[in-house]
Amino acid sequence: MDEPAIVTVQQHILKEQHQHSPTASGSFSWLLSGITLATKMTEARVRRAGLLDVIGAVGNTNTHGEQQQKLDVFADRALAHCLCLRENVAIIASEECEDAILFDGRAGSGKYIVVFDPLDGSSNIDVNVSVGTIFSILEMPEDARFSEDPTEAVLQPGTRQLAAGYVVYGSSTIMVYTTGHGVHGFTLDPSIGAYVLSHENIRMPESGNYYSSNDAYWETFPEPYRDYLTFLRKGGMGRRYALRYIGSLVADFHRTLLRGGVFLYPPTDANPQGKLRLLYEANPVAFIAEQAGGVATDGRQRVLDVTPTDIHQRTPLIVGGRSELAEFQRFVPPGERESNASRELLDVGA
Ligand code: AHM
Ligand code: MG
Repeated sequence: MDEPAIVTVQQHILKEQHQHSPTASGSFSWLLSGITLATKMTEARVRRAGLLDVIGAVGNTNTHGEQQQKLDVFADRALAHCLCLRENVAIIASEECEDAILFDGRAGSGKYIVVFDPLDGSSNIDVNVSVGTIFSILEMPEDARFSEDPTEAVLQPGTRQLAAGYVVYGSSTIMVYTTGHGVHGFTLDPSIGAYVLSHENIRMPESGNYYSSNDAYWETFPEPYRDYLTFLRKGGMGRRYALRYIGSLVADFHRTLLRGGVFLYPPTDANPQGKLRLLYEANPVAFIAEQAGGVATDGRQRVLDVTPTDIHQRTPLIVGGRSELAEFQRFVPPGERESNASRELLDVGA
C-alpha cells in the first residue's frame, strides 16, 4: 500500500512564502529549520529525562532568580547553537540569559531577531508533566544595523512579530506556528524525525468549557478578576466551567487554543506586574491566539500593543475565546485610551 502524502513544516513554510511573498529568498525557512532542529534536540532529552542525568537543578538561578534546571540550560544552548549557525539571525534573546546577544559581525547583515523561552514550565520536568519551547521572530530594525547594543532592537511591540510559535513536549510533540496567515500545527513523527502537518488552520472556539488559573493565589487576585472567575464558576456564561491548570503555559495555552475557554495569570501579591514574560511568553501566545480568532489582553490593553521597556518585562495575561474575553472586559474594563481598540478586537458594540 502507498504511504499517505505528508506535508512537513519545512514544505508548509515554503508553500506559505510562495503564496504570500513570492519574491522571498527562502531565508525565513532556513531560520525556522534552526528552531525545529533545536527543539528536536531538546525533545530527545526530554523523552529520556529519567534515563539521562538531565533531571534536577544545576545549582544556579537565572536572571529572574529562579532555579535553573539542567534541561533549561540544555534547551537554551541548543537554540543558541542552532540559531548562531543561521547567518541571517542577528540577535537572540532568551528568558534564561540576562542580556540579548548580537552575533559577531551580524549587525549589518542579519535580518532577524529571535526571542525565546527555551523550556517553559521547567519546574514540571521532574514529574513527567508537559513542558515546551516558545519563540517569537522579529525583523532587525534598520537603525539597529549601526548599533553594537542589541537591547533596543529587541524592544519591539508584539504587533511587529513576523512569526511566533511553540512546541509542546507532551503525549506527542507538537509544533504550532503562525506567520500572520493562520495558525498551523505539526506533530513530530518520531519514525521519520520530521514535524508533519496534523492541525491545519486552527481556530480557537468562540467559547469553551474550561477556565485556567492558579487557584491557590485566589485571595491575592485583584477583586474584579475574582468577580469574573466567580461569574464563570456560577454558570454566568450559561454553562458550567471546569478548572484545568497544568502550570506550564505552553500546555495550558495549547488546550485553550484547541478547546477554547480562558487562561488567566493575573497580577498577584507576589507578582504585581504578573509573572509571565511579555517578550518570551505573552507576545507569541497573543499573536497565535489572535490569528486563531481569540483575544489576548494584559487587563488594560491588547497584549500585542504594549511597547516593552525591558527585555525581561513581566505582564499579566488573559487569553482565550472571544466570548470569555468579552465578558472579562465587562469585569475588568480596558483603559479609556484602549477601549475603542478592544471593542473593535472583540466586536462588541463598537
Ligand atoms: P518558566 O517555567 O519558563 O519559568 O515559566 C513560568 C511558568 C509558566 O509556564 C506557567 O504558566 C507559570 O509559570 C506557572 O506559575 P505558577 O506556578 O505561579 O502558577
Ligand atoms: Mg516560561
